[in-house]
Amino acid sequence: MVAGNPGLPELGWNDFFAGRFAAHEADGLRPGRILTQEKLLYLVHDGKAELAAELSGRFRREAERHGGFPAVGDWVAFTPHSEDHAIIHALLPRRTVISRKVAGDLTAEQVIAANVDTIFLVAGLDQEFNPRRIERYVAAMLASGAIPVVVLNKTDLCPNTTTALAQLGPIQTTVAVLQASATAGTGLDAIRSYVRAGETVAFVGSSGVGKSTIINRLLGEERQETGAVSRAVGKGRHVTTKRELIPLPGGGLLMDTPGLRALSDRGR
Ligand SMILES: Nc1nc2c(ncn2[C@@H]2O[C@H](COP(=O)(O)OP(=O)(O)OP(=O)(O)O)[C@@H](O)[C@H]2O)c(=O)[nH]1
Ligand SMILES: [Mg+2]
Repeated sequence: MVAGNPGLPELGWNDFFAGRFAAHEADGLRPGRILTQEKLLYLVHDGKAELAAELSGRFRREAERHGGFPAVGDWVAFTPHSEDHAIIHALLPRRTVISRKVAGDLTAEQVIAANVDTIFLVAGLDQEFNPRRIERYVAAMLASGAIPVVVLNKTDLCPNTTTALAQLGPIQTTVAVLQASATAGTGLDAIRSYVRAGETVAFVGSSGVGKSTIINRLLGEERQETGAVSRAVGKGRHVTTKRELIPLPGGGLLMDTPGLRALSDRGR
């Protein structure tokens, strides 16, 4: 059944996950990928349809005791509960993990996203441009197992991109640095070339840098809400409020994420 589901490879299913799912398949479970999460309510895609899903009581107790709650991008093993509801029984091992430190806890890590192949670290070439912050983000992303790529967006607001690039310094030798203007529509083909069939790319970066605007341009529709960050409302304003995995027609998956203030609580 798993082998005969063409929707699964489109969601990023491959030999890695198939090998780890074998025991669950023998138990009669089905594989699905988590598209979004709202507390303990998950939206899972099984290659054919989206299902609202919750954790089984046993899985939930285990996760509360030892950690291991599913995150957006995770593959899980589930049983259908009704036509559009499912119960999640197990989490498949992750190929990559983007995580951050939990405030007030030296060892705990919060998983932001799982099974991401490429991380677009988006920064705006406006007055918020902060090369040191980009360097810190890149350093933090290197541990994830995913490949970080820096996207310098809003080139239309930057009088001299060469000067800005020079400020980025040596990280340019370790990661690719792309330039784009989501509103002017430039640099998008280079971004799109990283979004390969069956692969997942996540957009991370501070609020207001244009992550959702780029995603809408790639999708060719205004799917994600976008907007200017209101300083009057203060630092807490994020237009995107939840992580979400969005299949791109023609192949690949895009993950939108809320603006990141810091990857750890130890300052910016
Ligand atoms: N001038 C200019 N503005 C842009 C560009 N890309 C995005 N913007 C604007 O920047 C603002 C923020 O864009 P969003 O896409 O909502 O930013 P975001 O990174 O998704 O922000 P959060 O969801 O809060 O994390 C919007 O008003 C966009 O129109 C660009 O290339 N140039
Ligand atoms: Mg957004």
